[in-house]
Formats: sequence, C-alpha cells, structure tokens
Amino acid sequence: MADEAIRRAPGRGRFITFEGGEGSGKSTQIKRVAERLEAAHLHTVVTREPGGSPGAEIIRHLVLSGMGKLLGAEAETLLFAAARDDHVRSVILPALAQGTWVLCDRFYDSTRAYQSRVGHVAPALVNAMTRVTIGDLKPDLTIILDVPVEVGLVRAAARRGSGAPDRFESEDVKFHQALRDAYREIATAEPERCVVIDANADVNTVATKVWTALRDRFFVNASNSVSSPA
Ligand code: Z5A
Repeated sequence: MADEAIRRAPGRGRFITFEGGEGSGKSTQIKRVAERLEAAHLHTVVTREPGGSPGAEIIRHLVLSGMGKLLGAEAETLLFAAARDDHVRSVILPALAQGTWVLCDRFYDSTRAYQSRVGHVAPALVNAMTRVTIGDLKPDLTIILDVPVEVGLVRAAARRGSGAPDRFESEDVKFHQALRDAYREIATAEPERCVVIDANADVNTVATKVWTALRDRFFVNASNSVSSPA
C-alpha cells in the first residue's frame, strides 16, 4: 500500500537527515529506509557526516581521533564546517539535482546540538558557518531518534566491543543528557521539519515509526509534500 503510494509520488529527490544521540540507531534505520525506497525504484544515496566525500572523510578521521578537540571548540567547529562544505558541494547537491533521494546520517543539527548548545560555541559562528556551507539547502525531513542516554550508551558500547571509545563516545553521561535535551529543543523549534521518534524499542518497531513519518510527509497527503530541495 505504502510502496504503491511511493510509485505515484512526484519523481524528484528529497533530502532526509537522521539525528540523535549516541547509539540511537540512525545507521540501522537509514539502511531500512534505503532498502524500502530502492525497492520502490526510487534512486537513493546513503551518506553521513562528518564525512560522505573523500575530503570530508579525511576531516572525519581528524575529528574523531580527538585532534579537533585539542585545537579548541571553535576550531573543531570549523573542521565540521569544512567537511560539510565539501560533502554538500560534491555529493548532496549533485544527487538532489539528479532526483536522487539523499539519506544523511547527521547534518547541521549535529553542529547545533554538539558544538553550539552543548559545546557553547557562539550561535553566531555556527549560523555563519551554516550560511557559508549549505546556503539555502535545508532537509525536507529530519528524523530525530530519541533514546534514554543509558540505553544508547549500552548499545554503542556493545557495538564497539573491546575497541577504544572515540572523541564523543568518551564524553560523560551529563554531556549525552544535554545532547538529548538539545535535540528535543531543535524539534520543538522546527516542528514542520523535524519528527521525534521514540527509538527505545526493537528495530522493527522503530522502523515502522520511521516509515510512517516518511509516508505521512511525502506520499500520502499532498498538502504535506515539500518544495524542491535544490
Ligand atoms: N558530530 C558533531 O559533533 N558535529 C557535527 O556537526 C557532526 C557530527 C556532523 C560522529 O560519530 C560524531 O561526530 C558524533 C557527533 C559528532 N558523535 N558521537 N557520538 P559517528 O558517525 O562515528 O557515530 P554516531 O553518528 O554517533 O553513530 P552512533 O550513535 O555510534 O550509531 P547510530 O548510527 O546512531 O546507531 P547504529 O549504529 O544504528 O546502532 C548502534 C548499535 O545499536 C548497533 O549495534 C545496532 O545493532 C544496535 N541497535 C540499533 N537499533 C537498535 C534497537 N532499536 N534496539 C536494540 N539495538 C539497536
């Protein structure tokens, strides 16, 4: 039924971002959505931030190693911005221009949440960087996966196994709780773009909720359809 509705949807791409705290299940859910869209013959690109393009992946390595933190909060923010600039220009905009659906694991809300709201980097700097890197580009839909901090950290630790935690995984519980609050604030401020999903459930249950959010936004009610992403 839903897949039939997809086939009848206008043939242009959409830009969908997935956000949330540590271990919220973004990668897992993006994979499910991509499979479903592809099954409906909608061309889909799955990408991520920081990273997603060769240049941005180099910066990702730098940031997650903790090097960016050593440079200071503002410089680290500039690294995320530089990665985003390359990613947007070389991957996201070309894909959207070709009508491809772009599913992105984290985007500018991560900078707002991690660097600005929790990291206390001045909103003026973050906003200026956002203007420079993305211009008019805005996600058509942002899915925010919400899980209690303890649940997300246990999931992330289980996945990591005996590997060392990265720069953000090493932060304390207070940091991760502040992040969760930050994402809720972002969603409250932009309800037309953001959908918060309770991700403290099994993978299939969360996938159903995520798919319902997509279906409601893009495929069922024409009044919910969005303007061109380009
Ligand atoms: N960052 C920033 O500070 N500023 C920015 O502008 C940007 C990013 C863009 C990138 O980390 C870090 O960069 C990120 C923010 C910062 N910091 N952190 N932490 P990353 O890309 O390496 O990792 P991540 O984005 O944080 O992803 P994640 O939390 O590690 O994972 P996830 O994609 O949300 O979850 P997952 O991989 O799908 O699932 C995690 C595990 O849980 C895995 O074993 C799954 O099988 C399991 N899982 C998933 N769903 C479920 C359910 N429903 N039940 C049970 N288990 C589940």
